[in-house]
Amino acid sequence: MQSMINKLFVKSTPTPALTEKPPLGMEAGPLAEDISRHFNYTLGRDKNSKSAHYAYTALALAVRDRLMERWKNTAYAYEEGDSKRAYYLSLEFLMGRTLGNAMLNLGLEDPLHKALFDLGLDMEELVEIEPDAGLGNGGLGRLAACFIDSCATLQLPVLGYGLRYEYGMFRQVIENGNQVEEPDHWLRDGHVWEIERPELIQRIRFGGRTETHEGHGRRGRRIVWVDTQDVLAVPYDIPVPGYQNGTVNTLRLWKAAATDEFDLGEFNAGDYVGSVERKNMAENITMVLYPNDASESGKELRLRQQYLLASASLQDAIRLWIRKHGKDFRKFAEKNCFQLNDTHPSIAVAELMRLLLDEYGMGWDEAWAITSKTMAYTNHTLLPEALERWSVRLFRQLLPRLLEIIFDINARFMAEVSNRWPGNFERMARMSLIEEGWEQHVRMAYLAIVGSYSVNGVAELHSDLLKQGLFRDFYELWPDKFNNKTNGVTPRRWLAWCNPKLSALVTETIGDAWVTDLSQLSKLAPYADNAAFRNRWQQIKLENKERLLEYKEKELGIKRVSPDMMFDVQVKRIHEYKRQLLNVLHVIHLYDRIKRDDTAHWTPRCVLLGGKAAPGYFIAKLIIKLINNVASVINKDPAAEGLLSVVFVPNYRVSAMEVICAGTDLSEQISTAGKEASGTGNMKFMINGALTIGTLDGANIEIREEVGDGNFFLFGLTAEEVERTRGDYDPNAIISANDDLHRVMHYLEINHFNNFEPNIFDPIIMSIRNPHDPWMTAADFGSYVQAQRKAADAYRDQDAWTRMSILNTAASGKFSSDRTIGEYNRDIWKLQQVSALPME
Ligand code: 26Q
Repeated sequence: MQSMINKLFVKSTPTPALTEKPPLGMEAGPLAEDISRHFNYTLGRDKNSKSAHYAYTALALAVRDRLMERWKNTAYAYEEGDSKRAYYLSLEFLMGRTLGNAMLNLGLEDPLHKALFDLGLDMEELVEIEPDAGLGNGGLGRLAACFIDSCATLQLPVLGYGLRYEYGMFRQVIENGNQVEEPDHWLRDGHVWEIERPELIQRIRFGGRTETHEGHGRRGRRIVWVDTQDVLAVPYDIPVPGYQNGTVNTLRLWKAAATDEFDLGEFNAGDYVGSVERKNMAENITMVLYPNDASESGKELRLRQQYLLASASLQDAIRLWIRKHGKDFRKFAEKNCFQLNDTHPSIAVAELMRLLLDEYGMGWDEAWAITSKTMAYTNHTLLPEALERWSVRLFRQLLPRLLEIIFDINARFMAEVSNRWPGNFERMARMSLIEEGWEQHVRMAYLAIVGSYSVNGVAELHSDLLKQGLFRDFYELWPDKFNNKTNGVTPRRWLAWCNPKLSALVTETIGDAWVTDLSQLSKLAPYADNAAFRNRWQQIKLENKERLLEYKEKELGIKRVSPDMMFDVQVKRIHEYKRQLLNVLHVIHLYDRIKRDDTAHWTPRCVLLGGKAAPGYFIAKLIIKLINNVASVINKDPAAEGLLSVVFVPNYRVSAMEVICAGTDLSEQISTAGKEASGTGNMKFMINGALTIGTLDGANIEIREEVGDGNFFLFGLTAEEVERTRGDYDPNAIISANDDLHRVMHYLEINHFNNFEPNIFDPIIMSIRNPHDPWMTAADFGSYVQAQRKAADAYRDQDAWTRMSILNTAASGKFSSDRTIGEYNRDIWKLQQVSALPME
């Protein structure tokens, strides 16, 4: 039997395959043959099959075939080298589309263009058929996707662990200016990029109670978790190819499924319908992504998701360990690292303790030494409302054994605090993992800090603010744990793929090394002074703006936008701290100037806004409504024609950003200073030659540092000034003193944009006039308008603008996620690079 099975593994036996040439042809001929074979045989379609979907699937399968051997060989190389591994644990992986990225990374773009042409198919059209894998909310989820791309390109043994949500981020539809959420059933037509691995199923326990068994065996006191209701976690693997280097890493997503015996018990008791209901309950766990990105939900189902991810992933990593080392865990911490993407998977700290204590019979100290040298935590937010806390009551009900362990961790931690600061009970209460109150809560960020050997923020300012503010007590206790890792984005998707024209010009000018070493872009700087080069740069931006308009027209039929206008873009989640409202106030101000005929030296401008609001976030949804109403009034007014257009891009997502960032002139990064941890959209725009108008917040500060003050439109209070101003902030005085703002408020207050829906925007007006407005929108209005005026003036000198655009791209090298991952590896993971194969 074994020999029969071995014969099935064509050319994939461990060592010989490492030196073999790839058996599948990478040229147009064999590619076309395979596409056609998949269409006719794998999919069983024929000439009557009109749906382009099958052509897409056949193409995707042909590309996937070419990933397979590289994928297996990468796994073998990691296994053989006994490499240290890192695991990126994240509730979100916002992957977007896979096909284009796979083609690019395999170096198949040119031969596939030819193959598809020969087959009478159009690549651009097929690529558009793939739905986005929208398994994330925004920045944090997309960062995870960029990171695993960089890990594969840097040939690091890193496995991504996440959840396979049946429904990803909701589809946003705009009805009468309002956001309406529709389910995103992205798996409906099948997902060709995943391989189900039922052989690697893990069992996850929920509920039940714990029993103490005294004096059992050599271990003495033992705790067992009994009467649990178990759920299965089934892994689905998605290939993550490195850039033309033979490496293919894995993203492993867990799907919840019911256990068989579950059904049986109730089935035998005659409760057939009840047993099916239970099955549904189990499968509900990974049914849907929670669509809020900045406030905790406190929902039981969310805690189930978090625990399922943590437990399944840890058990899987331990399985890998045992396969190689048996149950000897002495070197486990030396050889494994779990990077926690925010606190969402931080229950992993307690779960690893549970596995080591209860399943592998370790003593506390030994288990803690391993756990606290294995976990590393990344924080992504300073907003207190986003800090996760779980009620002790819920925890006890759902994860009783884990709660005990958390209390045990806390007892020992409190002893450490009291040892360091004797008698300081205030500090102990502040630092306790358990928050006291009318109801006790577990503070997940503190659990993550106590259980990790590294804690990092995602931009310099953010990391500093964590040390001075949110985590100050912990910084005083363990200064060496804290570090910064400024975010980055992958240059493959965010330049090479999304902006083919600019990529070609860059490669023609400085060679193609930038694709894996973005700092090479600095070589473009001298060309900013070359008139012929500037012309070509400008021409490409224009063509990308046309492409953006075409894309937009398909989705919403925009009129009155010319590619000569300045494309002024703000796309990101809708949140008060990101201040889309400030942008709208400026738009209304421009409109007011048009109405007052104050249009001398005018720069025609198209303002694009896009983003999703959390379904329960009332004021964010109202801001969407305001944007749409303002757009509809301005776009209809003949006075504004050719001067100002406003567009709300519905259903903003990864694949939309690929088109948008390439066609943007001005990137809006206007959060209240101190609130945006980093931002990553800002980086995508910069790499693609947009100029930034922004506050000194998050990574904007580092962007400005890199590009120089003269090529960045700065405005607004600093983080320090924001905090200092808070006490005596008087927005109404600011409004009275600033005529422009006063007039803008007047438009809102006379219901100019909501004639037929009087007063609907009152909550927004009140928020601006509120002295306790945490986002201080009015405070920055004046300097924002000035900076916008500078940007508009600068834009009219197209030659000077293009120069600045080139200098932005040239200075963007730092913002590659390759640089970020290099730093994670140097400072936290310490993995060896493993080359899988010299296949290409
Ligand atoms: C928490 C509890 C319950 C349900 C949902 C959540 C939840 C989900 C997602 C909380 C937060 C998020 C996402 C946060 C996020 O995207 N943060 C962004 O992370 C980026 C990457 O580091 C930064 O660039 C952004 O500044 C930061 O806002």
